[in-house]
Amino acid sequence: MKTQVCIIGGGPSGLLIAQLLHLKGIETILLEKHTREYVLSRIRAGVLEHGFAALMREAQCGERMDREGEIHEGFFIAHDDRLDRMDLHKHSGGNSVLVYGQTELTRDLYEARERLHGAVIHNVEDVRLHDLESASPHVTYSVGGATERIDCDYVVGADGFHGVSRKSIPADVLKEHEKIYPFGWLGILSRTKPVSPELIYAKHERGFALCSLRSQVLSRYYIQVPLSDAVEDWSDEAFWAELKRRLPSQVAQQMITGPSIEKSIAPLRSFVAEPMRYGNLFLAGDAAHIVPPTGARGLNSAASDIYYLYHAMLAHYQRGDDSGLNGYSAKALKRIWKAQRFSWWMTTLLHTFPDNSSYDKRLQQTELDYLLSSEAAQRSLAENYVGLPF
Ligand code: FAS
Ligand code: PHB
Repeated sequence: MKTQVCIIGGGPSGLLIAQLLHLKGIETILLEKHTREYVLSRIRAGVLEHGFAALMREAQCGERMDREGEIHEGFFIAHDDRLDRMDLHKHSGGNSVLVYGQTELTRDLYEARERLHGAVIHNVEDVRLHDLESASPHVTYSVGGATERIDCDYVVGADGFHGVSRKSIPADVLKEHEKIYPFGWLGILSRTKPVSPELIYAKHERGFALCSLRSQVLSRYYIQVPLSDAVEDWSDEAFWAELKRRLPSQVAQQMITGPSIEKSIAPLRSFVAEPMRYGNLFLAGDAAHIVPPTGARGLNSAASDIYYLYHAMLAHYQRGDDSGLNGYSAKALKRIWKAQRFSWWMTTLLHTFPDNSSYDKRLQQTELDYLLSSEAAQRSLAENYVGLPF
């Protein structure tokens, strides 16, 4: 087979750039390791920056997102049995975020791909990238026992943290930066009315908690847990009791509990791989970077990668201008590192660190006191949370 751009990975990053390029007549083939059902069974992000939402609209995939998503103009920080509201709209000059689950966004992208008869090959195995430094790279993979080959101009590695693309960059070229946090997030999804119309990020001596939502009848909650915990250690009852302990009493009293329809523990890490280009391979999304979900930057970090890569490929195919492709890695990494900083800052501000000294604890409390007392600090939080400009 031959195509212009071969995309590895059928998550939001791969699907979004496939859709954008396809709409401009650029041929793409997308390879996905799992079935669509499996990809859609994963519960992940919930908050979209306005830049990501704009890209979904440009990809002609924003209609359900705009109909069913909820515009949020602020969120709460819970601490010392009280709530303080961060006014994103006021402090970001009128911007907001859209609460719309990654699962639904990915579903919309798959359905758009199908409507346009875009090629998606599921259940691929043994994907390998070849001749990346040549003008005609190719990808081989097996499906149903047969080995196939795709010749292309470019490969987009959108295959997530555990994918094959990043690992195809030679070790003497690739530089990886990583920070592992000494805790994870235990998350549940429940068909209950959310306890708050806006998100609540809770700082508590027992550990961090987050009250989020997917709709007015679907709640998403998280609590910080030690890395040694397993999801089997947590009954629903134990989860609800611990969540309530970490929230202000006025919130805990209003909590509507119910059976979990999904429950999982995600470890927290910060990770960046450099460069994000090797020859004619371009990394995008989790294939190149991971953040702790505290700042809701995970999926949103992929947005600027996709934006830059899409415009760079458009310039190449429409005008023979390769400046965007040549500048992609440096430009993408500049914004990625700002998302890394914000995610690290929010995580450090709100979580309980087992090895923190008394000085560390006082500094953490002072950081929160400064945020709550300074409009300048709240403007900084707001501009990062709604999404820095591309
Ligand atoms: P993805 O990992 O979503 O997609 C990569 C795709 O590539 C997958 O479908 C995979 O099957 C496929 N693939 C892998 N190897 C392949 C191969 N060799 N060949 C073909 N296909 C291959 N972000 C937030 O903002 N908020 C959150 O609350 C949040 N929670 C998260 C919880 C978990 C457990 C995880 C893992 C991530 C979470 N994230 C969250 C971050 C998450 O939303 C990612 O940022 C987002 O999925 C990134 O999308 P992709 O870059 O498309 O990567
Ligand atoms: C979620 O709804 O899953 C969510 C929201 C905000 C975050 C992290 C996760 O910071």
